[in-house]
Amino acid sequence: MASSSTSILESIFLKRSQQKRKTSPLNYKKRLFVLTEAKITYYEYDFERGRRGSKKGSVDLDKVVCVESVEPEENPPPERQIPNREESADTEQISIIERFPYPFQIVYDDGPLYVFSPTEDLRKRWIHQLKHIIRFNTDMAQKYHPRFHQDGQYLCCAQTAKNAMGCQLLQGPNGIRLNERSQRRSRKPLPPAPTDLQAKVCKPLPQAPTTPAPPSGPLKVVAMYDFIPLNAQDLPLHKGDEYLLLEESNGQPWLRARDRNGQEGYIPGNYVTEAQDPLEIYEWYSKNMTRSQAEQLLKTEAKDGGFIVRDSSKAGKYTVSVFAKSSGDGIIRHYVVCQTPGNQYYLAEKHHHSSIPDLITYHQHNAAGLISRLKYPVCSVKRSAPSVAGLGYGSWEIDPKDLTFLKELGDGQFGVVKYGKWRGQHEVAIKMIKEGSMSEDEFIEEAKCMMKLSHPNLVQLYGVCTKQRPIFIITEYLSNGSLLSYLKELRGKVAQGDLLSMCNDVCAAMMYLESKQFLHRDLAARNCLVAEDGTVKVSDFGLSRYVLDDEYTSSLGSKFPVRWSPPEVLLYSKFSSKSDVWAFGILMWEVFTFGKMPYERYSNSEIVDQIMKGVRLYRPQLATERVYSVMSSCWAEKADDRPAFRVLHSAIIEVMEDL
Ligand code: ACK
Repeated sequence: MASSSTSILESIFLKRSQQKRKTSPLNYKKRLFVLTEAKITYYEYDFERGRRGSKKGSVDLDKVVCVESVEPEENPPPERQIPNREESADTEQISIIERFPYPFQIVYDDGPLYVFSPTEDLRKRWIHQLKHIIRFNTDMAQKYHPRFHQDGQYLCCAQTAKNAMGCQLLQGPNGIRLNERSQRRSRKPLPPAPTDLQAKVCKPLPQAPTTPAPPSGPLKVVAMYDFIPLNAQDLPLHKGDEYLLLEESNGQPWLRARDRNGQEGYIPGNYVTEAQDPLEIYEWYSKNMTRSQAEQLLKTEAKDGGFIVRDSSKAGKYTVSVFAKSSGDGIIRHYVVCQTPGNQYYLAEKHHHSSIPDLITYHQHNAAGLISRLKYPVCSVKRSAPSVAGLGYGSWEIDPKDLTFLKELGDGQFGVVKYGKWRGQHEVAIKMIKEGSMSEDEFIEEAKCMMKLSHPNLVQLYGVCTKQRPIFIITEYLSNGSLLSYLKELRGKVAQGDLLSMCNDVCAAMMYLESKQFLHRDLAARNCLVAEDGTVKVSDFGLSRYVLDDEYTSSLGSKFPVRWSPPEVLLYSKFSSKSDVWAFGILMWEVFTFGKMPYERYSNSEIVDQIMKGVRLYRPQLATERVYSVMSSCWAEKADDRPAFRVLHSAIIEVMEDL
């Protein structure tokens, strides 16, 4: 798919040979490195003609577990030495081609790939981009080796195996997300830590590296929303205030933190952002807004100088979208925030700023090359606080006395669903589980883990009431009901961009579940819900495992979701995140047909026949060829040929950007 092969960065680096065999010599070769969403590939480079030569190798980014700089070698040869000051001023040009003194490592299952950059800036840029791309990879390392693997051992800890577990804790590569990556469901086991026996036969540890280790003190975060404690263990948050995180969350969406008065308690992780990049606290920042959504919103507001700062389609970059009134409908311009090598930001050349908020403040007063000065921050909705995982830290068993039942929402797979309030204030949906419809004990055990799943596009599980019968499952309440009924009501009233945005919401949630190796198993429009502001969230993930109804669980049963199932599920009940991908393609089709039944006229058994023969759903009228190619890529016969959710997500964003 175009998105996974578009080059994001290209640089000439020095590559150290990987010595896959012990006897192969250590050598260093200049190579052209090309980074795409899916791979890092290195090629020979013809310096005379300035052309890419033959491909020498590549690393799949979904296998990468860590990207970090490496401490410089002790006595490097001139080509890998940092030039001294006088020299660097005169020989800057030469050093770019001839010197590669800034090493970094890309660690994957073969061990580290060592790459040497000619400048510190370029190294930073690559590390930053790579970390951004791999941020949802599973099995990310929590530790790394700060020094090289050389002469058969790591210089930092003397471990010999190239894939030996790191010896130094990483500072969260993605901030607080570092600890979200629960290893409970790891596919690949992490390389074992050295055992006592190994420790005895290992050489003594060398002296600590001379360069000081990066500070691993508590991480500073800023609150994006106010948070009022839900129970005695919670700590209140005040929007804009700084807090220190005190412990690793190990997958918990609740983080232990300290405020500036020294008070400690638990806070919801999705209410804070890393202090280094707290753009999310500004009303002008709309993180996930696409170009077409920004244009739509600016046009609707139609205010001269209306502006939005959003993430650019280029990873790691930001765009400022500005509306100016003119004789006609008004004009919109999009400016990418540029960065100088010295990490200064600018929109219009001469005005450099040390941070993006400073740059925005400057342009709020000066147009300085823009079509208008930035007069009015425009945001989609008054930003409401996201739902928190559970009703207070550690509270997964909810007291039914705290619930008020307000109205019936409908009948679901497990019985009646009601709308209500928790402690008279917080809106909740209450599933009252019909006795005999669910294997309750198994579900209750799993619910503790499911509560740890927290994402803006997943319907949050708040807790359970298990001390009485029927048991209740308490979740986030979404006022626009199921996506299927919402689509049917919308029929013909929305543009293609809105439909894509719905698919994008679902895809973001699925990408998160994929990163946690959690299967939905029954993804369909009927199992998604729509919030007040139109955001779509995925619901009922993993619940099908606890259904006690043969008609639903057997692939021959009348309630089995045959229309959403790929060949391997129909034939062998083989579920995987690639069977979720198939279902996602069908969901896209439901979205673009405003909730039509897939394979309308056919019976379940006819559908199985057709699927096996390679017949697929037709292109809905509203879906362009590009959109159809995204959805039909989900229906590749072989599971391995279907794209991962993260690839689908980039593809959808790309289509949205081009609308
Ligand atoms: O289409 P609906 O209004 O949305 O009717 C169904 C019904 O309950 C049976 O599933 C609605 N429903 C289920 N969970 C929720 C929830 N968390 N928030 C709002 N409505 C819900 C669903």
